[in-house]
Amino acid sequence: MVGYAFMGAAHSQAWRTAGRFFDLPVEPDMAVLCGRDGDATRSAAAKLGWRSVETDWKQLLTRDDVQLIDICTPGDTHAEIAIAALDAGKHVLCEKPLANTVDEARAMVAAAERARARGVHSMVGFNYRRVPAIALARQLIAQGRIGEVRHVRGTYLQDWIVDPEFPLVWRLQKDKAGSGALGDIGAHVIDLAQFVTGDRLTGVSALTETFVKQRPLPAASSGLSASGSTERGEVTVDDTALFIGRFGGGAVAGFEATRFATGRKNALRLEVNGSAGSLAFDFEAMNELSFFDGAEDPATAGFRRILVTEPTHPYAGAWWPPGHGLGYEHTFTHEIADLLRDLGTGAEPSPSFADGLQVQLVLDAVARSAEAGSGWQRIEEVND
Ligand code: 4PW
Repeated sequence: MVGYAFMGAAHSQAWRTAGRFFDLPVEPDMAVLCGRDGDATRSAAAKLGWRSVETDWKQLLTRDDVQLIDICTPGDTHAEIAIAALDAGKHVLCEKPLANTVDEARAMVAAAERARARGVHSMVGFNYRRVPAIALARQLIAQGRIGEVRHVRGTYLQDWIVDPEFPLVWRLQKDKAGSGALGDIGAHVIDLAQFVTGDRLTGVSALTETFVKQRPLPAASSGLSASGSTERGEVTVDDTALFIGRFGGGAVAGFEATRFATGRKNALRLEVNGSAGSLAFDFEAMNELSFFDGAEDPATAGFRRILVTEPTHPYAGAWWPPGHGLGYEHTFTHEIADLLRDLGTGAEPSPSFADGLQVQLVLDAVARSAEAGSGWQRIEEVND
């Protein structure tokens, strides 16, 4: 694995746990953790459970005990590492968004296709697909339980940079992250909206804003917290992105991604209204899915809360008795379990790099629309 901060810790936990709760055809060996700072990487490896360290990711390509490279670094390094890894015959799991630009994402898809021909596979880490309630929502929509999808409403609301003195961490720098709230959290809600509906966006009209234009340079940072220095620098990404869109199947959609929704910590919300019912999800209550069934007697019909912890629900049966609930970290464990199962059985892991490129095309269309004063931008189709 390359990187050991927030995502690195989440993925490490998943690599350690997946085989203990899911019956998998292969057992992961956490061979090596890679980071630029030797001491910090050694201490992270000891804490997170990796048995050796490297300080140059290129060394991973030459090691026989490395069969898969998990990329948990900021977006500016995804393309270079992923392409080199795939070309060297290593499977790749890459954090989202797949890349910082569409061109990088296209090159990654080309590398993934070359590699697939040699039995080498890749996957992009849209972990929220593996929330049991989200996987259940997808099943219900596919079964026609809400009829024809008309509206998709997706928001991802956070507030961790609402303080103008919060430092200029890498997630606020375009050269490192590609974009701001748009790519970091908007990418998730775009992916989920398309995943649960089984449909794709064909065009968007957008608006972005950067409320705080300068911030203290970071002195130290870890995950979503940081301390600042006395020097200041320019924020080069969006603080919020709002957009409307059209799906190929005829549904219309509204999206909002922001890190300025004071009081909202990780409110990844999705509501889908169909001709025969509706579904609603909020990650802050991630074990629940709200379902309105339009076929019920109007006298007693209403949104009801499904507690998605039954053994028959996606992923839930591998864990605890009904009602005992899962958390954020389980989404990564499910991701790794699915990946290992696919690698063991020869199935194609999903979401693929092509899926990652498709989300990148939506992000790019949103950014272009916002720059052009909200004009409509069509989204190119991607073949799977
Ligand atoms: O992928 C996302 C991040 O980059 C996350 O799930 C939450 O928002 C936590 O950090 C950011």
